[in-house]
Amino acid sequence: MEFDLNKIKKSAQEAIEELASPEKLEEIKIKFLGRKSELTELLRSLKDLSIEERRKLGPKLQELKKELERSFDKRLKDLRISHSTLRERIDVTKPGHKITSGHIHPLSKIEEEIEQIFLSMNFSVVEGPEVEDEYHNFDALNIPKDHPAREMWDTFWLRQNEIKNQKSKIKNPEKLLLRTHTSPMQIRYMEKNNPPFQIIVPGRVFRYEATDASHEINFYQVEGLMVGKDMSLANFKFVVEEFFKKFFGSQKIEFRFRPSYFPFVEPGVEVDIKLGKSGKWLEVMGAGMVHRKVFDAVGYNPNDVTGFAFGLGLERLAMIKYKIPDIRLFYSGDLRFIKQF
Ligand code: FA5
Repeated sequence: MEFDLNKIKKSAQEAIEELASPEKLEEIKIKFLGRKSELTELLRSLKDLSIEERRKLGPKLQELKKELERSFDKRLKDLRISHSTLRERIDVTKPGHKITSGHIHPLSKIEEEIEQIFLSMNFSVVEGPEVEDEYHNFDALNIPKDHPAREMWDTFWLRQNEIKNQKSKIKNPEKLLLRTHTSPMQIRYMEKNNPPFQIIVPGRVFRYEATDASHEINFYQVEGLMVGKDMSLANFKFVVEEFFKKFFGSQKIEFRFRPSYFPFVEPGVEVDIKLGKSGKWLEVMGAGMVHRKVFDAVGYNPNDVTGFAFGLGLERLAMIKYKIPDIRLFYSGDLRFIKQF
């Protein structure tokens, strides 16, 4: 009996040492300690022995059982630890996990591009408030109250109780609105600065109108304003053509300047472009020479200074550049769309 026990112990311990995976070790544990194992059989046969033999052998068998259980458990624990550390180690041969990171919105990207181009042409970038007063959004831009031209800009007006707290900061507190274009920043900038200067004003604007594939109720514009001495439409033409050539890169581009009407410019123009061989003229901005009445409103002498202003729609430009068919995609929050840029 003594000999058998040693043999069981030896072969179990060899197996414990040899096996390197926790799963295999579990199998072997069943082999040596399970219900059908030699050791369990021996324990079971104790009942057939005489009391003396039982007393002699019983404790030895129990001790061996405990010893093997301890060895198995210890080995199992060690293997599990080393296995999980192994898993944490970097295996350079394995295919990597794709890291998904945040994404710049296509409109932010376009805005950044536009800013860089104008910065390279010595323009400064300034920003203005989205909540405007009637004076800056309309009156000072030569769009008098009750003038039909005001209907060109469908307006979200703010309710009186919503604006009470801001009254002290605002020139004409009785009527506040969400700006319908970035042009009010022409007034705000000229009120505080003297020519010569050249600025662009990117920003969000709002219009109370029905949405469709090319109209949103909130969208982005980039205003441009350059004021100095003896400025003419020729200066405007140069700046705008230069900008679009840089913006559309290597694509062939043609320009068309059409007469148009905006109360704050005279003469007013609309600029169309034609890209590559598409053969389609696309309207890209409203513009013109700053109206004398606008210079009056900001305290400049209209006989001393001249300048041009323009306003372009950011979404419309992005739609042309990336061939996007519907403006509403920009605001859909659909990642399948956003991730393409
Ligand atoms: C204006 O807003 C003038 N302030 C532009 C201007 C500035 C003219 C300086 C002269 C001098 P207009 O309403 O046309 O003009 O809008 C300018 C551009 O904004 C349009 O050419 C178009 O690209 C874009 N736009 C207008 N309405 C929408 C709309 N609902 N959704 C998306 N883009 C629009």
